[in-house]
Amino acid sequence: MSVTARYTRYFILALVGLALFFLVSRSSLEIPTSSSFAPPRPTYEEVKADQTESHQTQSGGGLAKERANATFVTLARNSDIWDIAKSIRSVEDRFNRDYHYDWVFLNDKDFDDDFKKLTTALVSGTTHYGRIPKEHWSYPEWIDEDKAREVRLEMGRKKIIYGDSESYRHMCRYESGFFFRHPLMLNYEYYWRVEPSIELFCDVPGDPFLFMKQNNKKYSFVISLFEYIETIPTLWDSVKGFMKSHPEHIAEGNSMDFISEDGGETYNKCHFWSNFEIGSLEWLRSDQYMDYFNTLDQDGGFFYERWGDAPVHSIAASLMLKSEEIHFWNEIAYYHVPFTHCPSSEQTRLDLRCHCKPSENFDWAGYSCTKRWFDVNKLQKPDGWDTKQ
Ligand SMILES: Nc1nc2c(ncn2[C@@H]2O[C@H](COP(=O)(O)OP(=O)(O)OP(=O)(O)O)[C@@H](O)[C@H]2O)c(=O)[nH]1
Ligand SMILES: *[C@@H]1O[C@H](CO)[C@@H](O)[C@H](O)[C@H]1NC(C)=O
Ligand SMILES: [Mg+2]
Repeated sequence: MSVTARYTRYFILALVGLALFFLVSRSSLEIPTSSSFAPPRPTYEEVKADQTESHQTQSGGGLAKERANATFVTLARNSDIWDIAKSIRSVEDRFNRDYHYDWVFLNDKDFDDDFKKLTTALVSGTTHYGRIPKEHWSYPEWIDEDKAREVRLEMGRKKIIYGDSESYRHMCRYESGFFFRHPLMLNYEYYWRVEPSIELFCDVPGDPFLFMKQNNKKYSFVISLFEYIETIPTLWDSVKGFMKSHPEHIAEGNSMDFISEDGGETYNKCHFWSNFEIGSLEWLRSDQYMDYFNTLDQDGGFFYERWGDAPVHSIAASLMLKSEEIHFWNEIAYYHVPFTHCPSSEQTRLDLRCHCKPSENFDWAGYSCTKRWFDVNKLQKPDGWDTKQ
């Protein structure tokens, strides 16, 4: 064998060896390609005003068998993007990653691409983006806008929280009387309202939407407290007018005692904190709720005062629902600045892998109305409610 032939043989052997090495190492190491870290995501088209659009995100795990006809709903501005991202991450990690419920985003302006891209990537269900029609975010014709402006200036001078804000008033009126009538919301029976920068601290045990349906609940809350009276001086007068003109809408077995200490003469300012709500859209769309909202809206306090959707929803639920139709979620641990609901019972906190600080629980504090809710309904308070944390 010549020297050249021998070298050629070594060369071929070396080549075969290298090829084998690459084959084996590739198959055993499973070098990830970029696509396995970044699965393809949906892209977007331009949204025209008054149009809505939807995006299906690919989802991994299996769907729960029985589902409710329900959606998350968020009213937000484009500038809320990072605060709502945080909320979504929390809701997904503690609940929705196993359920893939839809999420509806509503805005008085068009959502931009950055907002849609990020929120669609974070939500495990289908996302929908809706623009609020102008008629639902403007002054009704019976409102005197000069008078409304005067009120804002005066409430601003008095340093009443959001007293000088026009957009906050449109927001409160929209949440009080319109969000459940948005075309996108007509596709669902139940909603869960999520605001920017909230946190969930415990695993959600089971499906709250299904719980609502199976137990005939129409409204639910995690935190309740007293409202600032400066924002609602004549709200109760308006409610009394409604009770007088629509006695047929007042429920037997209602929760009047939760919101009044004197059988309905005056309002004690207790309300469910509406930045968290799981509720029935069918109830909000009912004649009774619409008659109630329209009465309040005619009286003008959304603009001439600064009525919040929290007392508006809470009074409606307290008067027009049976008290058993309202539910308090002990298991859903929640934060929205500045209050926390953290389950009182240590066992519950451990079972649900909670990471809230029990000493920050607001339920039994002086400014909370939750103790009153338990007392008027003769409900048993959770273990640990009276232990100093
Ligand atoms: N699209 C839109 N969303 C708004 C506007 N103002 C408020 N929102 C949304 O309405 C919700 C409530 O507004 P926030 O600014 O969170 O009010 P807040 O400080 O939590 O109010 P309180 O809980 O009453 O103290 C949030 O989901 C906001 O993103 C607005 O002008 N346009
Ligand atoms: C969900 O509820 C809406 C509103 O009632 C209804 O129009 C829709 O058909 C329901 N969808 C399903 C899948 O049941
Ligand atoms: Mg908020």
